[in-house]
Amino acid sequence: MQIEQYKIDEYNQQQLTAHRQKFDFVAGDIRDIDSVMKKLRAFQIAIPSWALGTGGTRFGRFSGGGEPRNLEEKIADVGVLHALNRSSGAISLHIPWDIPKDAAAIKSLAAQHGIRFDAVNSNTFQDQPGQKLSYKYGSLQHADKAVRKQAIEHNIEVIKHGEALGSKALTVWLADGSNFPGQLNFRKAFQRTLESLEEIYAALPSDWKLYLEYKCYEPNFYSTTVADWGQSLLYTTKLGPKAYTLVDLGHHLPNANIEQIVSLLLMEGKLAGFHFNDSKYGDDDLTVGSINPYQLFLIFNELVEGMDARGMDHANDLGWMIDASHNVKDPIEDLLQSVQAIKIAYAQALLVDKAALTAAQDANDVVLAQEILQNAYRTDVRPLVAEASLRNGGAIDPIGAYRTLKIRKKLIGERGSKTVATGL
Ligand code: RM4
Ligand code: MN
Ligand code: MN
Repeated sequence: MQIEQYKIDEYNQQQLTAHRQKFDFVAGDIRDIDSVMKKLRAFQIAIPSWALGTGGTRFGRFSGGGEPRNLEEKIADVGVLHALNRSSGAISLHIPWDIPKDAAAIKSLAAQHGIRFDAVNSNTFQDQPGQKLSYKYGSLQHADKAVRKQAIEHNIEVIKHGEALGSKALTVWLADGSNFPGQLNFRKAFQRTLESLEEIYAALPSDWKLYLEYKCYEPNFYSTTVADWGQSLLYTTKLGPKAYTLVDLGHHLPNANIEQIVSLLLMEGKLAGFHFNDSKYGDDDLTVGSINPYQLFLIFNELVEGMDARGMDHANDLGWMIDASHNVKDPIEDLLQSVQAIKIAYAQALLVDKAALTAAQDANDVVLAQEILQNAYRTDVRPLVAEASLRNGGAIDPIGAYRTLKIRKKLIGERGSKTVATGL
């Protein structure tokens, strides 16, 4: 499935006059509009290969039809997203859910859609068919050296798959932990995990990074061996300069100040990047910006401030990925919403008057500081995001275009109404 450019152009034509009016109105008030537009156009967010099918809960799964049945079709779906918003030019693969059979062919298929391969994710949280040893009691932390070895080898194999595709990072998320007090010696679990990670780290190609993701609970409910940003930072600091801490927004205890975590990880040069999603209670994996868009803005405000302070390239120096799952929405529409929410928060953060904010902070003018942040947050930047998409060849309104062009209907026609994507 490939969307012809002229169809998007035709769709845009109908929206153009109304869009122009809105854009000129907002842009007129922005001092450095050219630089804002340049940054917005360059910003790309990787789509997880496991989010293109309907997920579900442990109670059930309600497939929507036309789901991608293999890696090729997942890439085609990311191609649809990217054609519509021109901001989804990367895919993040989960191994072994998405092992490329012919890496060169997959790479060239992705290139046809303008898609590159972002971080590859290993999986030692499930037992795979035919697997020799079980991860029931953990993987890199396991008391049995043979299990640790199996998990290390899996990670090294994932790096090899990634290398063949042109990825530059390995994301490690561990389900390791314990369910009951007394089950685990925390110190030994940490030491064993560190030693295992050291072996994986040693296998990284010279231009690769290792992203270590933390999560406070689930599937283990008493302790997690990489539970929070402090523990991840401890590992990544001990590992060395190629190891970074990955922030998944849903992996914190309720009300955690994620923006402060982000600011300090950036300060230390240890922020890997993100798994974007939103949550009400825990690792809910909901559409980005659907529950707490203000928090997302505050995170981006710290990101922009911190990246500029370190002279970083916004688009390329951190890993920008989505990690979400969809129970009731069309996954493609959900992902379009997520990318849109990320770009809105980024655009708002770019509008914060930094000099005025610094002056207000230095003068302890609390009211003014809040006003400055909220002025940016309350600006309707949607026309800027639409304009960035338009200038890149995408749709002014990606979801509107997706519906008008009846993409899901076409996918169901091609793939059938009963397909179930591989993954979670
Ligand atoms: C975990 C974590 C990982 C993701 C798996 C599927 O909760 O967020 O990043 O790979 O889920
Ligand atoms: Mn994640
Ligand atoms: Mn998660």
